[in-house]
Amino acid sequence: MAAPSILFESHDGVTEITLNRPERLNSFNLEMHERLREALGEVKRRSDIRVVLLTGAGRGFCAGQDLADRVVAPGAEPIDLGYTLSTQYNPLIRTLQGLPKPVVCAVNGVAAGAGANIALACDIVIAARSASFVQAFCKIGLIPDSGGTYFLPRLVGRARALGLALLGDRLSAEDAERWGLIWKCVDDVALMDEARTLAGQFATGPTKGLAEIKRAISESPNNTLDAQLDLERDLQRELGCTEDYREGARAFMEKRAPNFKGR
Ligand code: T3D
Repeated sequence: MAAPSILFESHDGVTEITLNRPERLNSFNLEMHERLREALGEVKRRSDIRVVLLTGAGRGFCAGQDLADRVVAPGAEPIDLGYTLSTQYNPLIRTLQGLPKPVVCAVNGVAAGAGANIALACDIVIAARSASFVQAFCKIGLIPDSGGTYFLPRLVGRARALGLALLGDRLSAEDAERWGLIWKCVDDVALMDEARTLAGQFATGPTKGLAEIKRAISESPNNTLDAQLDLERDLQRELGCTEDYREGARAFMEKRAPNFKGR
């Protein structure tokens, strides 16, 4: 029996999802898209899951689309990549961004093509020192997709975004941290411990508050200051009614650690 393309494990409020096609550097085929969609659907539905940790099996994080599924015989009709984006990659990016729970991405090795941009769509990206990011699309005549043309200029500015996208060179994890593309680069042996510590912190955090932080930061680049101030007012009004806010304020005054329930 073939190994599952996605490993899914939940404990103590944390769900670890591992992309599991290591022989192809965890590149995506249709089956892996479907399994990942189901896994993220379960994360969204279950209130006991309060954070996702996404990583890859083997020496790579994800090499984007499995190009073995994209070889077209001479004279045959092209594959409609607009269709594959609208049915597979775009829903995945929207799900990661819209998930009302933090998504920690532990980039264990090379992240290329859509694989790089799936990592960038997560909320906190930690990479192993030996990992790298490659906007490989230009090497095969495509543009960065899966949000690449959205995230890159916003994260690193136009000059670096264009350099990465037009050249397709490898960016080391250290440079990715230095450029502000990711949160942190850590030693390879420390990667999963660091990622799990962070995930554990989020799993006992005020889940609704964390979700709204994610939303406010995501909406910010497209808002005026006025619109953003209004959004902050509306979200703070909602959060002021949560059990976790009550607990947070009370715990602060009682000089003890808060016991957040995610409600
Ligand atoms: O639906 C659509 O198609 C539209 C959406 C597109 C989204 C995309 O992601 S398009 C971009 C697709 N990805 C790429 O172009 C990346 C291709 N891979 C590479 O450039 C390199 O493999 C890496 C930079 C990622 C890593 O290089 P390296 O030297 O560390 O490893 P390698 O030797 O190139 O690869 C190891 C194996 O994985 C190798 O197989 P082998 O020779 O051991 O049997 C290689 O063919 C395989 N592999 C790597 N990436 C892919 C792949 N096989 C299929 N598809 C891949 N994307």
